Amino acid sequence: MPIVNADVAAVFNQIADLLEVQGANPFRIRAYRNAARTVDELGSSLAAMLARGEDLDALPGIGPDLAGKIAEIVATGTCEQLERLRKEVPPAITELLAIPRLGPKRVRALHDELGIETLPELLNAAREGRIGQVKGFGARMEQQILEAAASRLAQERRFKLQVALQVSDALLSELKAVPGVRQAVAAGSLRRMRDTVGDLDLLVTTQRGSAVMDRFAGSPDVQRVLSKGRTRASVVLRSGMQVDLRSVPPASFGAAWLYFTGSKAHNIALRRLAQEAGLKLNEYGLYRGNERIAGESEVSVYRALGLPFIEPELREDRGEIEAARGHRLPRLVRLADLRGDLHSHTKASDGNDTLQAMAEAARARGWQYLAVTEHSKRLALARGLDADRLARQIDQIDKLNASLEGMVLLKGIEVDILEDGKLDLPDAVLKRLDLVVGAIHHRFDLPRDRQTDRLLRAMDQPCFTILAHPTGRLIDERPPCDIDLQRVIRHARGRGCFLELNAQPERLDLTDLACRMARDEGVLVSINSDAHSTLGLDDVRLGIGQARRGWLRARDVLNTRPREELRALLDAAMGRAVQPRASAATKASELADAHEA
Ligand code: DGT
Ligand code: CA
Ligand code: CA
Repeated sequence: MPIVNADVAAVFNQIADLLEVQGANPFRIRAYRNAARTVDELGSSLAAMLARGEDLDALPGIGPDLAGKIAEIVATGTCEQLERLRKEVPPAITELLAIPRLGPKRVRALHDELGIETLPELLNAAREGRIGQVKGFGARMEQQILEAAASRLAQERRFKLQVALQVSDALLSELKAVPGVRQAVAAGSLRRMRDTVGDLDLLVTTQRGSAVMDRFAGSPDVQRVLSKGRTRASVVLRSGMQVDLRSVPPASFGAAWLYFTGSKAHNIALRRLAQEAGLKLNEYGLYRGNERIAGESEVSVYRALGLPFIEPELREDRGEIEAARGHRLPRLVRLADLRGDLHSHTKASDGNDTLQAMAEAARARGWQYLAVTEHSKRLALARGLDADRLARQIDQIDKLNASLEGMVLLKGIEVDILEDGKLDLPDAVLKRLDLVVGAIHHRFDLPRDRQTDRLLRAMDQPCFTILAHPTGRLIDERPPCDIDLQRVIRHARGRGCFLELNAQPERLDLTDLACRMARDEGVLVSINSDAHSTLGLDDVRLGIGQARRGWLRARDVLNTRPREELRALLDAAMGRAVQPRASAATKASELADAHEA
């Protein structure tokens, strides 16, 4: 995305806000605000001016220092000073700044007087009437702040995809059991497999007179009914999750499913396309004048717009409509394409099940291989393996493999990446393995350069094969590490190793956009369950969802490879000679894929 003037202005305003929260020199603060205004009101694009080599110093209120920052922002989307300030000011404070009526001065006053640093603290203080007592606030403003904070807290609440899928599946089977209900489906961000879901959007078609809305609102899990009519209802479940249900006639089912699946941006782009063709698109159908020309299925609507079907995971207005028009849509990876899983744990470290049980569970899923990758010794809490215990597990796996049919356990390790980028076990032991999965489990807080270098250095170790959960994020718990992901991906390409998309519900790391970066750089992604039990293996379906959102095809994914071909790729990454038979297999599958975009 190109940087526009408004982006530059936004960065300057954020810097000014954070400086003000810190109580910095008012002249400095004003310099940034003035610069933001200048940039905002400027008639021509800063990016274009820079490209033409024009001197930004000449602009009113912009000296050499700010001109340099503008160049930095245009090049990178942010600037070092803002990043530094963000580290110095507690992150929750930035949230407070987003509340209407709370500028930096007031945020600072609340911090100094009442010690408020977070949204919940703000809400509590307002409820207890403490805010009205602070100089410059008053009862009216306290009330406004209370409402704004409460609504922001409510609207910011998002649920992990896994949780939302479970709730949605349960509700859909209840709905399907209601007499008169024909179809019951999920739409919204859940159907698009976003990693988190704000609320559920369900859609039904029914025969005349079905009591579906009453039954829905009366479901035992419903805590509060927000609204209920003949064709729509909104409720809040006990968990706090909101669910919107819509009912449409069968002739509108496809148009409605399309509309409520979104994303909003995708809908807007489709509607524009319809308008250009002299048509009108809404949740009831696609119309020429008053005549409905499509709407009973999604395919019918896309077709009438001259497009092939676009998979829900792609509907984010990230280029899918252009790709569809040019018949360049990727054929997305499916769960059934996976031939195995390259990251799992057993009882030997912190898993729940035995080697044998995990192997059988993998075979039951139709897989050809499962890599066992226990933690390494630094993670003492997870009973990480030292060289001796690992050597013993290698022997156990060899023995077990001799008795397994149709599938193989691969010998691996999830080795800790130490702070200096070295690995937690010596190369001599790692060499005996089929693959080495490396991961960070401590010092998530290193500055960007050091954290990035740490990963690059780890990848440079001769046996390194897959970088597990590359950013370390835990949804709702831990932000991603500050790393230069682009550099990491490029380094992986140069080094011939791979990145993981960890499919644990709270990780989903790589994200969708990161997958797309990897694809663009030609780095294969491994969709791994990181299972700690046999059931955990099923989490790969969440990973598949993110991979599809990242436009990955089967051939962009490491563990869609048949066993022999996988072995060749792993061997190459570990610096071992590749067997010729396997490389022939690679060629064959490339040929098979050649028709795809
Ligand atoms: P969420 O719930 O925040 O995770 O995200 P969504 O995408 O499920 O959004 P939601 O629940 O607000 O709305 C569901 C779908 O309805 C959305 O993806 C597209 C459609 N929709 C909602 N509001 C609008 C709108 O104002 N214009 C258009 N074109 N579509 C909308
Ligand atoms: Ca939704
Ligand atoms: Ca909704």
